[in-house]
Amino acid sequence: MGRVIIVSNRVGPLKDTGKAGGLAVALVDVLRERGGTWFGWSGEISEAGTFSEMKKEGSRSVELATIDIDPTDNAEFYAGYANRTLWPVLHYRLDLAEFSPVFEAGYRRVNQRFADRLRPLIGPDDRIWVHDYHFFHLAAELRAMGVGNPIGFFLHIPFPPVDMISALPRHRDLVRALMAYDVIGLQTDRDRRHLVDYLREEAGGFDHGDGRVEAWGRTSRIHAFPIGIDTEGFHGFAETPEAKRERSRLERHLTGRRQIVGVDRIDYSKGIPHRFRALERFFDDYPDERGTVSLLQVAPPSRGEVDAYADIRRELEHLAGHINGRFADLDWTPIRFITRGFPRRGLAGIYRSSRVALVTPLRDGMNLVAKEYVAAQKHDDPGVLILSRFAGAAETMGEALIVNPYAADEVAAAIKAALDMPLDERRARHFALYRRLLEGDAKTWANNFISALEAVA
Ligand code: ADQ
Repeated sequence: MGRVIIVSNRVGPLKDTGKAGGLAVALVDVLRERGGTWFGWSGEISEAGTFSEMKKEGSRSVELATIDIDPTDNAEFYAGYANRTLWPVLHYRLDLAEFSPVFEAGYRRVNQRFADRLRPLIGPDDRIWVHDYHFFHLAAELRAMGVGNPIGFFLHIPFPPVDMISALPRHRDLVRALMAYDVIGLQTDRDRRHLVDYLREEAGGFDHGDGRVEAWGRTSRIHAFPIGIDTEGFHGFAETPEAKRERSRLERHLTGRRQIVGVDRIDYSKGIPHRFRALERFFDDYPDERGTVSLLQVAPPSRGEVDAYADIRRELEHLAGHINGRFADLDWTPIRFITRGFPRRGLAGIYRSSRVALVTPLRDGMNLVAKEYVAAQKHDDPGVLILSRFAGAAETMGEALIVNPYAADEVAAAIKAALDMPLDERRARHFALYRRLLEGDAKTWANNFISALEAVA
């Protein structure tokens, strides 16, 4: 069996620093079992850019290899096409997408440069696994250089319906490049259907019905591989001293009141303003609940250089101020809004202290927060997950209270139902969800993908 080469925009870490998510841990496990390299961007912006010396860390059997990008690459590829064009289009937000031939050319250039630097690292029996929307063109570039190894691609974010993706200028170039991959993984069956519909309608493609789809003279295997977390590991996090410390800090503050939690990067796809408005609606519709429950929203900022992200942060500060101004009392604040990250063990403690989680994205590839919240619960006294129907996670987490995040009254009613839910029902729902999280954990996800890639070889 050959080694595995993983490619993603950001890499690692190889060692558990307390900050790495289950995804990084599962990928490092694959590298440890098979031997291999994780290749990507160093996170540094330098004049030499993709021509910079390759930085290596780790051992020969498991190593990280990274290169820089230059300021133009950062503006056109990363902040440009990846985050201002593809991210909004793939999250169904054509209204926020910027279409610029300059961004697009920068994206193609950086994909070509990454292929060029990756090429010498590839051995004859290696399998290559590329991650996410930064690298649609990578396999096509590698093929043009004569690389014949099995190459797989996993898209962490949604693949939208044909009418949406076809609003992207030169969308055919993008999807055609995808067909240079042997295996294409999506988060859900819905995303898979959208891609296959596109190939049929726009490229006269043919679906063999067994996972193989043919288009533009190439055959790829297209499957849903719903991503999971390290379920048992995360459950254990909630029992650690770090988690207990955060819980006792919270409980001192809550003084017997119940807590609802929201945890998201600040991003317009996550529906945080809609969530705040739903909470306002809840206190309007159920005035007796004022003073009995509060929302803790933990939301580290991301991509501050993109205007839409700065706008949403301002909107959230305004909304939290408005709602707190309306309802707060001397000894109670309805919304606490914390804009920073927490170490994972501490986060597990925050989840465990929360009777309800509000995971209400307007669109999300999967949403790991939903899974982490369930994993962190105490089995004999679990909290209740309220989950948007538009998160990929909803496809396999039907025992959550599934809501339409646009309908404030519906979310408000779900909050009420969650707070009033009897213990028996909470346990029954939790048991079903937790069991499915064990079956579909991060390790299983990674192994399933690698097996599909092996089958091609
Ligand atoms: P994201 O959009 O980043 O991921 P998500 O799946 O929710 O969304 O993962 C976020 C991760 O960051 C979680 O592990 C969460 O615990 C962590 N996190 C968020 N806020 C934090 C905080 N304040 N402190 C500490 N940790 C925090 C993309 C796609 C998703 C897809 C994942 C994985 O957008 O749809 O589920 O990749 O494929």
